[in-house]
Amino acid sequence: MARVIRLPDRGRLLVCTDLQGCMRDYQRMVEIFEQALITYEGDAHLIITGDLIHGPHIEPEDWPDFLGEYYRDASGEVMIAYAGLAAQYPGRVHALLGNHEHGHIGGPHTAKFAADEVALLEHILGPAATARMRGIIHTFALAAVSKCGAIFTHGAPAAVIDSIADLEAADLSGAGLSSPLDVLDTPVVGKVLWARSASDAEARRFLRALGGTMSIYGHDVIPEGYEMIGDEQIIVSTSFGLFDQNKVYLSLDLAAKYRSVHDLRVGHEILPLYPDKAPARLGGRAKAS
Ligand SMILES: [Mn+2]
Repeated sequence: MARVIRLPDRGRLLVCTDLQGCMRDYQRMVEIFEQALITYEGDAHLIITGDLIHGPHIEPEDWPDFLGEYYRDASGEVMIAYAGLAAQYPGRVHALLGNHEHGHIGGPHTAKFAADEVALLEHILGPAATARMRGIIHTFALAAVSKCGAIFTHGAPAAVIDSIADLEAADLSGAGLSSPLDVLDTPVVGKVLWARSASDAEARRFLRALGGTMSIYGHDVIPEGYEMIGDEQIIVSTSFGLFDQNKVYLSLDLAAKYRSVHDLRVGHEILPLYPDKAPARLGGRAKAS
């Protein structure tokens, strides 16, 4: 697949970030996407901005509060389900590479919930399913651009690039580096997959290079659901590390022209994953307790 997805200039786009192996939140997002296909007469898209895999393997009694809602990692199943959905709706279901996926195709191995999460998942899956998962990961892009102004990446827009060609030329293989860890220091791939923040100036440069007005990403956990930084950046947390009431996704009109992240309104573009549990602050229906 191309390194950069060019989204169409019409239709509805649903945006989901870091699932980290949470099948329940993945299925809820699919339900929202399939409802949008009905509402918008077939013209809807779904983008998942990386880190579909690598969740916790922790018993309920040992689960720490900072991990949010309890779930059991189902990384292999989420990947297979994603590939099935992408096949079912050709050209409408998109995924970006996250730092957790990158470890399986040449990037540095992550160590969030295990000393080596890449080795752990590949051990659980076995050789055949691992090969299949790598094949799916190879279809993931590094960024997505749109005419509505939204630019999507896994991490913050801190990479120093001058044009879309700089992303398209990015080497994900890690070949030529003495260690996969050296990927972290590469100016394009290292930043796109790992940066947790970008200055206003960095974000503006990144957006100018890609012809966008706002940068949308995940990678970090925002316990309240989302955070806007300046006029150009919004971090969205759909799943990992959050309690159900704070999980949010975005719903964008691809035919619109968003001038900045301040054009994104709660209850319109910013929506709760579980409206019955979410507070009014996030456009939900839960009663204050
Ligand atoms: Mn990440």
